[in-house]
Amino acid sequence: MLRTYKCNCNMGFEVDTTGKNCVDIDECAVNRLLCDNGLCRNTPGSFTCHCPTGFLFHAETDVCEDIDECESKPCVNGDCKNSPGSYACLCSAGSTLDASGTQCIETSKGTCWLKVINGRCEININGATLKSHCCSTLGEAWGSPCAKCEPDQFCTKGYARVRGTICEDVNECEVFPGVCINGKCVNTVGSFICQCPSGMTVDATGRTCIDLRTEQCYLSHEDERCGAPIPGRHRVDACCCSVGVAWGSECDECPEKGSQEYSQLCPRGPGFANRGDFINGRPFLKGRSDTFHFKPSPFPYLLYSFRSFLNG
Ligand SMILES: [Ca+2]
Ligand SMILES: [Ca+2]
Repeated sequence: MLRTYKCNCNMGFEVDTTGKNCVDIDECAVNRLLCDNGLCRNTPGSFTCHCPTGFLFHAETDVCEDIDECESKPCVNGDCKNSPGSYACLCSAGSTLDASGTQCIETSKGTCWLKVINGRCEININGATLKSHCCSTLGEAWGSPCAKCEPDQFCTKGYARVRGTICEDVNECEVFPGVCINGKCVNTVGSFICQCPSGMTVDATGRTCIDLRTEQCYLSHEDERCGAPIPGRHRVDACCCSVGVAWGSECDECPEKGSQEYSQLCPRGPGFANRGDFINGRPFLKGRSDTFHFKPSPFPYLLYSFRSFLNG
């Protein structure tokens, strides 16, 4: 009687056809899906997977799985899009990707819109601004074609991230030259204020200084002399937007109809005084009234007074 025997092979080995030898199993050839996305290498008794960059070997599934880089939020000021073996940072309109490929930096300036009425962007502010500067301050929409400003998830009103992740105060006076009409713009941390020349008061918009003083109003002005005063004291707009030709203790000539000064003083045209409502210097951005303090300006710029306002 022949004695028979059977080989019990170690893991990764199998019995050959003779039944007498244990030979290595080529796992890579047996299972083509092994090390998917990577390179399978057979080794005596086992196998190894070499995963390319952007993939990670998963022992449970024995495949190279894509790393979702977006989970670590690598994109600054942009959206992350994962892809097999890689990822990409996508920048919104107005910003471009920097050399690192992870930071969107605002580069293009566009029109900043103060109001969106019935889906239409109206009243643009002078000059072009960066989107974040516009949307974090006075703007309701930005660009052309204009797009409504989205609330910033990171920075509060008055602050913007132009690059990086730090919210910095926007200097509205620099970003919007001429933002204060007839007044001086003063930047504050988180906001700005319009300081009015002596005798003037900021109106309800917070951006226009108007003259609320009541003075003598004149019907004639010849050779720098005022004549035919109307009885009583009148505001400059009530005087100059109606029948008056000169106003005030300095006998300032009213701006000429059709001039820029005239339309500023009388925005509703002849016969109408400017605005009845006013607030004495309020802060610009909502919710920041604590930062505001109105000071009648003691600066030399007082020279930029009512006279220059009237005479241009
Ligand atoms: Ca990936
Ligand atoms: Ca500011």
